[in-house]
Amino acid sequence: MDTQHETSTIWSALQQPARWLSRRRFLGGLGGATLLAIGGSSGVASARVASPPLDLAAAMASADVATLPPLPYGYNALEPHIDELTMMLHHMRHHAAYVATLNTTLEKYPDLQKRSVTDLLVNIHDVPEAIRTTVRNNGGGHSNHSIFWAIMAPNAGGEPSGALAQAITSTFGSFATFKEKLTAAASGRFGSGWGWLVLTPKGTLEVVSMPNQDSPYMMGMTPLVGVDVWEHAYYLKYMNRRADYLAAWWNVVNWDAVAMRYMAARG
Ligand code: MN3
Repeated sequence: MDTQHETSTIWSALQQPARWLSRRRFLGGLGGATLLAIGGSSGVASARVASPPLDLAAAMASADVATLPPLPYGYNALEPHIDELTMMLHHMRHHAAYVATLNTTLEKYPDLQKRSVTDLLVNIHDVPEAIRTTVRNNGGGHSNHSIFWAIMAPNAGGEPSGALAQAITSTFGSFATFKEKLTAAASGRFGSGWGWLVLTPKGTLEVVSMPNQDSPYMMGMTPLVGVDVWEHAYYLKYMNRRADYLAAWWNVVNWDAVAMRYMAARG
């Protein structure tokens, strides 16, 4: 199958309404069910709500399910740095799957369902061993991607200002050095994982890389900036050129959002 044909097949699949999950899966996996059909022949990602088989409002009123956060911008908003099809698959398929699996996993654990995903990750060692790895992978996936969408924006990039800029400069020497360190952490991550700028429990900044969907929260650190280097994050456009994806990704970092995360983490 040639690449063009394959791409058009994926597009066609995404034009179809997401199959509604069974009632059980729906209640337990609202995130998957809120994945709406992609409307319009223009290719513009205007999500519209297909008729759900259940009372959506009632389901959403439950605080006991993790939900897929909507992107704060269109699927094509980060073009040309991150392409529309990658964003669609990444959000509507990959992130949605983490949300759905997390909810299914927690169905038999009502006490855990009431807790936030951040709380579950911070206290991952208290999660029953039978589901700990699944929560680590899928709760981590849900948390990491929720942060990832929020710290990107169109017409972004550049450098931070204010207290965050001062902290970066005093920690790393310069913004350029920080950029090199995070790029190196992300490009050097073998296999799948993430590069992170985190706030440590001591209140200092650090660049780390973590495998798979492991969350900095599991290590007592607060994630401020994360860059996804799973192949699904870049392969459609950049193929094996992770370095090119990383170079482009800096153009969509929303430093205002990062600064807000920094201030919130500092208390
Ligand atoms: Mn991803």
